[in-house]
Amino acid sequence: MKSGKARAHTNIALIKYWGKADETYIIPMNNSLSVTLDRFFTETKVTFDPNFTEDQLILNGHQVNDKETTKIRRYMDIVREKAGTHLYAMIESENFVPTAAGLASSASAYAALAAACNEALSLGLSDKDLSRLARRGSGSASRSIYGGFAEWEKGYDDLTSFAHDINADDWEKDLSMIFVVINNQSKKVSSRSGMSLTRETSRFYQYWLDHVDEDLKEAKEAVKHKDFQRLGEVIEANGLRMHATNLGAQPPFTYLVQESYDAMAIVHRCREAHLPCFFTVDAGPNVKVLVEKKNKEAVMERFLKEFDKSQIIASDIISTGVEIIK
Ligand code: 2P0
Repeated sequence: MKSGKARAHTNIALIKYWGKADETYIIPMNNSLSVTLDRFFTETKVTFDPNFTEDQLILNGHQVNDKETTKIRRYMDIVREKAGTHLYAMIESENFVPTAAGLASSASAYAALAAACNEALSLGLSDKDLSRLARRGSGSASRSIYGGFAEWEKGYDDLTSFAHDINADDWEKDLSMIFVVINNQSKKVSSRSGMSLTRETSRFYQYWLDHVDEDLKEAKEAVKHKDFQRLGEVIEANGLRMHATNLGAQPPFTYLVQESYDAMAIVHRCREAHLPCFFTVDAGPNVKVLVEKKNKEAVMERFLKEFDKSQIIASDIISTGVEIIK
């Protein structure tokens, strides 16, 4: 019996990953940039045992449905191939995400699972190779190997597509993110199918590809100079451009609902009141607001005037990456 346990934190993209060049290996169409959150994480223990006859997944103490287990088993086949083993595993995973948040993330899940497998099977993978392995489960997981700011280099194949950290000279310690949790009544389009439909059919997708590299360059310059205003402006524009590509898909779709726009309007009003903060939105209606720590409370107060307190959750940015738990 061999086991390993790891903790990985979820991340939020500031420059978005949207579209795959290769669906099997999860090679993205563009580079992306993220921050890793202190508050939301996954802890996963994996145990390989010659007596097991199939992989089993236990999530938050409960056996998981077939669809999720099928996905995990496929992923474990990739791990087994890499490790040269035929052993099956028991995977016990706990998500530490406030229950109401609806932010369950495949990013922290696959980063933790990759690191736990690395430990259990003594694979000795570097962070770069762990990032590559996490990427095979979910693209955004490649970035959750690192704390602070991380960039996922798209590369062009399994070997060259991985994330690395970006030296921000501890600037991430001055930043926070406020989550505005919005309940979505509309039918959910998964990020996987949304990005695929958009890449294949959106009239605006080429525009996205033509401009995302300049957004990334601008964001990295802003990080280098610790220029919050400059970073905020480019990430807000980049996120909205990602959502605009979805409106150009055939059929068109959107993740944004009225309350998403309400939250964005509050961000604008904060800025008018000289409280700098900027939003980004992922493949769902929730709005995430990047703010300097010193303004976190004041910005939260503005949101609490219009949203219920259960809908407003703040997290700092964590500096450290995935860790092994004994
Ligand atoms: C991101 N998102 O960069 C983008 C922005 C959502 C919007 O990565 O298909 O779960 O597993 O590679 O990583 C969410 O997609 O997708 C995502 P797969 P993933 O964070």
